Amino acid sequence: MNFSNFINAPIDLNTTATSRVFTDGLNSGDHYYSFTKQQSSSFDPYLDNGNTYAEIDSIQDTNGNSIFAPGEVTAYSQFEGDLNQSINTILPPGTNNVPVYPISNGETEDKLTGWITPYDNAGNTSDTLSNTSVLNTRNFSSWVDGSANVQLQHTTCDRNTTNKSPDTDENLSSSGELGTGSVISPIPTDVSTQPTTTISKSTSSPTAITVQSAGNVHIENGTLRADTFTYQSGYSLSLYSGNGNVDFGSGARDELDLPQISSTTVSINYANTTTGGVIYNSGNGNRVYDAITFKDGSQILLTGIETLKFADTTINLSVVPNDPLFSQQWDLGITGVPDAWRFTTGSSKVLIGIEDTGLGTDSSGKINPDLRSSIFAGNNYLDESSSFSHGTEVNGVIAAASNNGIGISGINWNSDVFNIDVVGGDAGDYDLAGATQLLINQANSKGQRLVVNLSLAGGDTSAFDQLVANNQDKALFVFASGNADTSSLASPANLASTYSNVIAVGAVWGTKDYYGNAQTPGTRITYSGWWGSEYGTGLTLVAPSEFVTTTATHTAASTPYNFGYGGNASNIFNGTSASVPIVTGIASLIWSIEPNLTAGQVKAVLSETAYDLGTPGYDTTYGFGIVNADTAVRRAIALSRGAA
Ligand SMILES: [Ca+2]
Ligand SMILES: [Ca+2]
Ligand SMILES: [Ca+2]
Ligand SMILES: [Ca+2]
Repeated sequence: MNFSNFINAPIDLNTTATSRVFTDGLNSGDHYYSFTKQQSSSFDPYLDNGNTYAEIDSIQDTNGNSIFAPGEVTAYSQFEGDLNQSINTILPPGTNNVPVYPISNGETEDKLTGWITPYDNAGNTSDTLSNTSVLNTRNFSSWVDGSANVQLQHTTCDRNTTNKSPDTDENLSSSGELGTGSVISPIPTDVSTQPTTTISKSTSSPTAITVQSAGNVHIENGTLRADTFTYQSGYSLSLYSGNGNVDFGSGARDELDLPQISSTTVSINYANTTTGGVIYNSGNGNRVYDAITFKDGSQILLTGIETLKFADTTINLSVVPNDPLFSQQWDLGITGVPDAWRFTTGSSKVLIGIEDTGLGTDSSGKINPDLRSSIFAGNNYLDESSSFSHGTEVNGVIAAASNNGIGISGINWNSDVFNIDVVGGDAGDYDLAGATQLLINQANSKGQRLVVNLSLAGGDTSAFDQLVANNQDKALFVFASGNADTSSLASPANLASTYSNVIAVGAVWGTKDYYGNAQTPGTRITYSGWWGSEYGTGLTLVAPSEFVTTTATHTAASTPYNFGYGGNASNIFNGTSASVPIVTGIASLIWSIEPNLTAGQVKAVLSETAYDLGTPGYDTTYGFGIVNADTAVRRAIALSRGAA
């Protein structure tokens, strides 16, 4: 900005209501908002820059000469160029000036939103402050009634005009006026409409345990169902892989039976202790296995096994939380999540970013009570959708409160979650680039790795691509392949072909489809005349869809949401939207195990440990296969111990 500018004619806030939306045009000069108060306050303005270059600062004219000087800036916005800007600081008493100033020519669609909460002299928020006023002696009484909320909304503008008043036409400007190419608003990839036809197809997928024996090595690989293996003696090394278990919730386990063996005659080396287990490569990378060793030195290695049944005792290996709907969460069993929970339930080293619709709230302003607390950018998290809150469903899959005795279990029990509303073009909504920059900033401030969940299609911009490209070490992006049933991926999932830190996720069935028709677990979802999981070049992984999660539903955007769980056929979480958060949650577990991995390494770990489907090896219908948390976590542990 130009620091020689006079502080003349600042635009006062005229705040007479607890929450005020202020609309103004940005012309060729710097632009000031000003107010005077007698107490410290918090100050959290956000400038949604759209596609333009603008900055915000907080300034006090401490020497009283009516000219801004660099030393009088109390806080700068954090980012360069056309990224969204934010300040989070304590604002001192006195006259505070908030300039918003463009740094390049061109149309803008800036939106400035701010939250100010008064503090007493000890720094505590207060309900009893008085005599706080904006410039021109307007009472700022709304600050002291407990609501303490100011919103500035700064929209529009052709900065080359001299007209300071808002231009209605430009307020409603189309993307064509932005001069940077068209921007498609992202839309959730959930399928919320009822199908009109009921034709389903069933395709083949491996359903039998495969056995390989060579020399003294015996390998048995299970299926996506509950498998029972019976130990066969006579080999120096036996390896049993349960793989997924879609039947786990109904009580059926991947089980290794050792009917002739007493547990007292062997040593069991559990993999989930600090240096426990045995590292072995059975063809898809070194992983840590649970090991059973016999007195003669022969050994059994285990992965994806939930139960060991000896002659004298039964040992259960997986984690079973007390959430009552866990038994319906076949999506967790088929992806090995309860097995992976033995090793981690998430750590503070990871931030999970959810760019979606925001979260539905009830009449008290609360989110679904089975969701953990989340980080928000002001009130951007509020979901303006009618009917149902897509973001609430996504959040629940990844991070519902687990083992809390209610509802469902989330995949990640502990890591930070940040919800940002990017859908609908509502006041305060971010675009993908702005939201992503905010998430990266948050993760950097905490030294965290970042997994970004985008259960949506559309909204890709060059600015967003640049953020993906520039953060390939520490930010992993998980996208929906799309629901159009086509042989090419939706945007931005197609970025998975280009970037090592982008994962494109398609959707597969469990044992039944939407109509209750039997399906082979791990079959690509495709309905005639309704929806199908997009596939093709770049598809990385597949994951379940059509399962239970947290819900928030209401009759209109103006009424509060009601909370629940989408447990019945009419409101199960549908579409590739549901598949993405499965992968996001599992990726967050991988980074919780080993935060030193790059995002590309996490993608590689998930890919090489997936359960292969379709034609052997990578294919464009299933990518590397269905994600498996147990095998992936075991691979990450091996890497963390220095294995290749
Ligand atoms: Ca199995
Ligand atoms: Ca729960
Ligand atoms: Ca919105
Ligand atoms: Ca395959």
